[in-house]
Amino acid sequence: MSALSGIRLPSLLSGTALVLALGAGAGVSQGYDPASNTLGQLGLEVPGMTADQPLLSADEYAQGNKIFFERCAGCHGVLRKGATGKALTTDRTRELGYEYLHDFITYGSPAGMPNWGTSGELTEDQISIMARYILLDPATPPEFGMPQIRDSWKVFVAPQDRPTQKMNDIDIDNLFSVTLRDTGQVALIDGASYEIKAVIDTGYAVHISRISASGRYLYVIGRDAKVTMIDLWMDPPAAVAEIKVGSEARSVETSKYAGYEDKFAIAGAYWPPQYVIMDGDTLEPLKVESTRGMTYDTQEYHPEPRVASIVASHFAPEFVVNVKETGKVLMIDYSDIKNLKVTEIEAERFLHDGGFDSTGRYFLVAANARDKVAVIDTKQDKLVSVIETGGVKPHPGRGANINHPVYGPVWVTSHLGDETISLIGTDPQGHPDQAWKVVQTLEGLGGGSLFVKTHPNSDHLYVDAPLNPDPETSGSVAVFTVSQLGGDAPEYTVLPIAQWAAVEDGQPRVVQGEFNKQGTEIWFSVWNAKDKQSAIVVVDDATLTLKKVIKDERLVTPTGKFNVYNTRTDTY
Ligand code: DHE
Repeated sequence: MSALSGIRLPSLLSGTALVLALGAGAGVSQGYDPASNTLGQLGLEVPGMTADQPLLSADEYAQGNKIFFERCAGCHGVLRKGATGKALTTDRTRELGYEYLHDFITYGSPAGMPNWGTSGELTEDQISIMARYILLDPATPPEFGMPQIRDSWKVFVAPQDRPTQKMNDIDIDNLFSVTLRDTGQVALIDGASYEIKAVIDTGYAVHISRISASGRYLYVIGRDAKVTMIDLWMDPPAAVAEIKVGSEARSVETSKYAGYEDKFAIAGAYWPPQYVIMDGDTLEPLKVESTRGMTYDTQEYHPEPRVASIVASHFAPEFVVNVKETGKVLMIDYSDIKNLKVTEIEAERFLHDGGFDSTGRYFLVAANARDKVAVIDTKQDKLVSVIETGGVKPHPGRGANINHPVYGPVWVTSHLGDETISLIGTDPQGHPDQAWKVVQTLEGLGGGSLFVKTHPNSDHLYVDAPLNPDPETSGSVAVFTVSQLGGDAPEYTVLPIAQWAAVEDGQPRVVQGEFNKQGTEIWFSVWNAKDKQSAIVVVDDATLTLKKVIKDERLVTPTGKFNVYNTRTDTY
C-alpha cells in the first residue's frame, strides 16, 4: 500500500456542480465484477470542498474512492476516460448532473451498466456518494517505475538452489492451475486423480496463469500486479520468485520461440499503463515501457492505455501485446532487449482478450466495445482484418478452434452482451472465400457469456453464460456438436453444471471450461461467494455426463483454470 500513498488529490469542484447531471451509457455487463482492488484500498485525504457545502466528507470520499476502484475502474478506467464503459470525465458528468447520475447508477442500462441500486449491491447512501464522487476530477495514482519494480522483486529460491530434475511424481502436463480469486491463491490440481497437490499464495485476486515453454515454470498474475513464479519441479511445487510490475494488472506470458524457451517473461499493467520484460528464471526486471500515446484512429493522446491480453509468437522472438485504449497491437521483439524493436499494428479499440487460430499463426483479439475482432498475422506482423462479429461485446477468452463440417477451421467467440456465438473462418489457403469472415452464428443460452472452449480431440463446443442474470442460465453450459454444425439451426444440449455441483447454498455462476491434456474431460468452475461453498465439476466429453465434483474447503472462489499442456501449447 505504501507505494500508492502519494496519490494526487482531485481538483476542487464548486458547489454549483451538484445540480448538474450524468450521461447515458456507462457500461459493463451485469456482474462482470470489475475490481481494481489495490487502488481501492488507498487511504486518501479529503478533497477540500467549499466549507459551507462540502460535496463529500472525508469518510465519504474514502468510500467513493474504494467503490470506484473496486467496481467501476475496470470498465471506465482509472482516469475515467472510458473503455468498455463510457467516459466519466467531469465535462460529461457535470453536464449530466447529480440526479441523472444517481438514477443511472441505481437502475443501470440495457447497454450493460449494472443496476447497482436495484440489485442491492450498493446502498442508497453509497449511490449518493458515487453520484457526487464522479462530479469530482479523477484522482491520479502514482507512477510505478523501475525503482519501485526492482524494490518489489524477491527471489525465494535462486536458480542454482533449485532441483536439477523433477522431484515430485506429479504428471505436470496434466496439472491444472486454478485461480482462487478471493483468497489470492492458486490451487494445483492433478488432472487424473483430482487431488489438490498444492495451494500457493500469489497476488491479490489472481487473474490468469501461464506456463513456460518447457512446462517447468508457472507464472501467475494478481490484480495487484504481483507476478508469482512457481517451480513445478519442486516437491511440493512452490513459489521461487515474485515481483510487482505496477499497481493493477491482468496479463502475463513467457517467451516461446525456439531458442528462447523459458528465457523471458512479460507482464502487462493496467496502472500505470506499461509492460515489463523480466528474466524468465528469476523475474529480474529488465525493461519497463510505457504504453501511453496516441489512439490508432483519431491520433489523440491517451493517458491510460491499459495492457490487456498478451501472447507469445511461435513465428518470431516476439510478444504480442494488446493495448486496450489506443487500439494498437505491439509486437515486441525480445531478441535484443537493449535495442528494443517494436512493430506497432493499428487494430481497433478497445482490445481485450483473444487467442490463436489452430495453426498458431493468426491471433484473433476482441475489440469488445466496438463489437469487432481484429486478426493479426504473427508471421508477417500485420493486421489481416477487422471483423464485425454480429453480436454485442465479443468475449472469447482465448476462443475455440473447431473443424467445421462445411467451412473447415474456424475460431469461435461468444458475447457478453447477447446470446450470439460467432464462427470466423481462419483458413485462407483451404477456404479462401470464408477466411476472416463470420461464416455462421449460433444462439447460445443467453447474454453474459465469457468463455467458449473445445479441444482437438473433442467433437463438442462448450459455451458458458456466467453473467446472465437468470440463475439457471448462469449455472448452466450449452454444448454444440461440432460435426452437426452444417445442418439447419444447430441445437445445443444444456448441462446443469451448478445443479450437478449441489453446493450447499448461494447462487454460484458456472465459468470457464478447460480441457484435460487428452481432451477427454472438461472442467468448469462453480464460482460461489467467498463465504460459501464452491466446486469444480468435471464432465465426460464423450457422454456429456457428470464425472466428478471436486469439493474442498480450500477451493474458495475458483474461476480460471489452466491445464499446463494446453496452456503452454496454446491448445484451445
Ligand atoms: Fe478477466 C482473462 C481483464 C473480469 C476471469 N481478463 C482476461 C484478460 C484480460 C482480462 C485483459 C486476458 C489476459 C491474457 O490473455 O493475457 N477481466 C479483465 C477485466 O478488466 C475485467 C473485465 C474487470 C476487472 O477489473 O478485472 C475482468 N475476469 C474478470 C472476472 O470477473 C472473471 C470472470 C473472474 C475473475 O477471476 O476475476 C475473469 N479473465 C478471467 C479468466 C481469464 C481472463 C478466467 C482467462 C481466460 C482464458 O481462458 O484464457
